[in-house]
Amino acid sequence: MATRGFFGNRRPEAPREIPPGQYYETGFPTLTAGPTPRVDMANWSFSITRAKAPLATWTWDQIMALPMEEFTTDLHCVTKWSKLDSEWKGISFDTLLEAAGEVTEDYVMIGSYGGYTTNLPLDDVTGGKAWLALEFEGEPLEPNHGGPARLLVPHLYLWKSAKWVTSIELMDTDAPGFWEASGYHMRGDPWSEERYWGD
Ligand SMILES: Nc1nc2c(c(=O)[nH]1)N[C@H]1C(S)=C(S)[C@@H](COP(=O)(O)O)O[C@H]1N2
Ligand SMILES: [Mo]
Repeated sequence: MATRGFFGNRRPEAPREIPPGQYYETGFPTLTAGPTPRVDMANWSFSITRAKAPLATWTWDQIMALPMEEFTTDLHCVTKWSKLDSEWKGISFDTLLEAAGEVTEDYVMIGSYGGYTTNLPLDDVTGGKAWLALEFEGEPLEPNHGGPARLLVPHLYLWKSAKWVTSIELMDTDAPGFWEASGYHMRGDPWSEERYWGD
């Protein structure tokens, strides 16, 4: 039985409080449904769309020219590990959304190379809470962790932080993404343990 107590003598104690049911992880595990997609940098693009039509599109060079910020954050995976104080560099989603003009929708669907999707309330990706992350601990983001660019929404469980991100679709009504369609929670707040449907 894999209880918290079973790992008690092997796992270091977290230096501060972590969400309920989580354990402190000092490494950075990789979790992907399927293979790491090959992303062709010459054709890389990122778009904000409405009814699948682009409102704003960036090439890699255009993305790299946008203002970036450095931030330090905790990560919480629904498989129960929490990684503290990871250091990132990226572009605030607020900066990206400005280019889309007036946004009246309340939800977004994030799309990735390889077909992964995840849905979020617009409120969870605005107000300085989400980034298009390009660097981890001072290095370009590795392919297995979502390089060249991933979404980071660290206040929600990590399945919301889509790797190899390529689009953000604005939606009037919520709809489930890849994991949400098979039982994961529509929002995924780790502090309220919103892991699965009905949590
Ligand atoms: N494109 C894509 N993004 C993804 C996933 C995926 O399978 N494909 N897995 C999600 C899940 S379930 C987790 S826990 C995190 C893992 O991120 P990591 O591999 O950098 O630890 O990525 C999330 N983003
Ligand atoms: Mo996950």
